[in-house]
Amino acid sequence: MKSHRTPLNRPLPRRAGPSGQSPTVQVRSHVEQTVYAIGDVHGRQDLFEKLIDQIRTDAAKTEHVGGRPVVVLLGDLIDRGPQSAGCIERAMRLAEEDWCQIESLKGNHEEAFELFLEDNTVGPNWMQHGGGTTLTSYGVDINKEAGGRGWTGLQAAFQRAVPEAHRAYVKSMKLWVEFGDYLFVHAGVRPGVPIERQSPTDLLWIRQEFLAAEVPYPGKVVVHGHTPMRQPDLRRWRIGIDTGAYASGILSAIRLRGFERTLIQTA
Ligand SMILES: [Mn+2]
Repeated sequence: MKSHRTPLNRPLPRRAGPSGQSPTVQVRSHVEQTVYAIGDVHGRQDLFEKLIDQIRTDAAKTEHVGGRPVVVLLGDLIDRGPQSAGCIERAMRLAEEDWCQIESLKGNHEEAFELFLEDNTVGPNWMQHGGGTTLTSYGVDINKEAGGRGWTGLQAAFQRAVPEAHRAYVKSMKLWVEFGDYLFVHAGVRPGVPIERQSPTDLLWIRQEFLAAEVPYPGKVVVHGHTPMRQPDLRRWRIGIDTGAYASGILSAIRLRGFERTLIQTA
């Protein structure tokens, strides 16, 4: 009698080839629809466009089960990089394209964006985390607006500059979605807590307690961004796909299809 086979759990190669795509590997986790999950874009519209093109090309030549492929944006579209407004605009247009179904998740940076529209006392903290580039991307002249009335002036200018459609889009972002054996969230989950009872703060911000857990959410593979790594963190029970695009120039996505995983990155 043959010995029991070990589960197929091979890690993906750590870096995609010149085509930006790694070989597909077989895993035990399953998903019905094809899902492409994109990591933290952080204002790099150039890379966002490039990766969307790569994904659209891949989706066109791939057979899909269970309907159109899903594109999950894992949050933190904005801040740090130069084109935050453009990234939100691009995500909104993607939602209108008929080749995919889009699921847009909220990141802690989108939370800060929303908070600042309501409460300018969060301004200093947001600026420390790269919010200044978002103001600039909406055409707000920071020096001029802050000169007279400080944070009140900056907030007022930002409120005038952000289109209602952008506010509505950010407001519509979900905290998590699930497809098949995969759970998608910006930062992670608190181990031991059912998804319905997770706090938004954990879903948007958690780091160490989540990253340190070998099985952070029994029964689901958690796909997340938020914590930048030199290379995608591809594990049995957790897939971290934030490769610090704004600084590294590498924006990453994972394609989940049936029992397969494939890494797609901007070269
Ligand atoms: Mn984040």
